[in-house]
Amino acid sequence: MCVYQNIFQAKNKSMAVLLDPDKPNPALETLAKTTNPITEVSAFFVGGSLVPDNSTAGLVRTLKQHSHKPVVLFPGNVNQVCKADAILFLSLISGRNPEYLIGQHITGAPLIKQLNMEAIATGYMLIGEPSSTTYVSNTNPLPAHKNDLAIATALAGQMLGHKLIYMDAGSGTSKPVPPAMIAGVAEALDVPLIIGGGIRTYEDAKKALDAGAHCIVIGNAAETNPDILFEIAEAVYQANAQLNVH
Ligand code: 1GP
Repeated sequence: MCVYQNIFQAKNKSMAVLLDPDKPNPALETLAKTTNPITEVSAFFVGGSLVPDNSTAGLVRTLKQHSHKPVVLFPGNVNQVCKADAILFLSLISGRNPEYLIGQHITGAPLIKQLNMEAIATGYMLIGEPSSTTYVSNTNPLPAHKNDLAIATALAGQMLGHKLIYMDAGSGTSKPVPPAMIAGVAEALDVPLIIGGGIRTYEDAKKALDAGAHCIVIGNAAETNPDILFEIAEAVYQANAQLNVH
């Protein structure tokens, strides 16, 4: 299966459920099964900032046992590379730390090749306030009110060959990526735009999708209450109805 083509290049918008191998989730099986009937859930993303070795592979296995959704790695570092359906090959383009622009990639590339795994070049941008990821990656986030900088950064990412741009306001934030910034970046880009960080409700999802997100990422909200996925899926359904792509 080509994850990029089937999910991210698809006409319809979708949502991904993010699971952090660092946070043991007693309701993991339930969460995995909950996603099965929700067509708006296109994939699981798996990854985190601080993940002990090998815990990623276990999480991928459990998801595969209980759900038929593709599992896409969203790795915080090279230790999280293991067999999955695809990997977001992230370059942290909002930062200036060479280790997260090209360093970890060199260590990970031979293993990804050996695993014969689809790598999706992704320009990753941290937006807004300092977060665990900005701390661990030793980078500054892009200020949430600087739309022109966000547009220029995303465009540079696209021109460098990234097939996706992912703007992330940080896990658990109370300030998701502002709709005006999403709109400006979506308008400028030809590649699909993923938006995550702090999307917890139907309204949060609707705002991001209406502004131009192609795929929204739901982490904390789904981990604490899997049923919220039905509510958020409704926002995705309606966004697709507006586009006439059911
Ligand atoms: C963070 O985009 C993700 O990397 C998801 O954030 O956990 O706040 O949904 P939340």
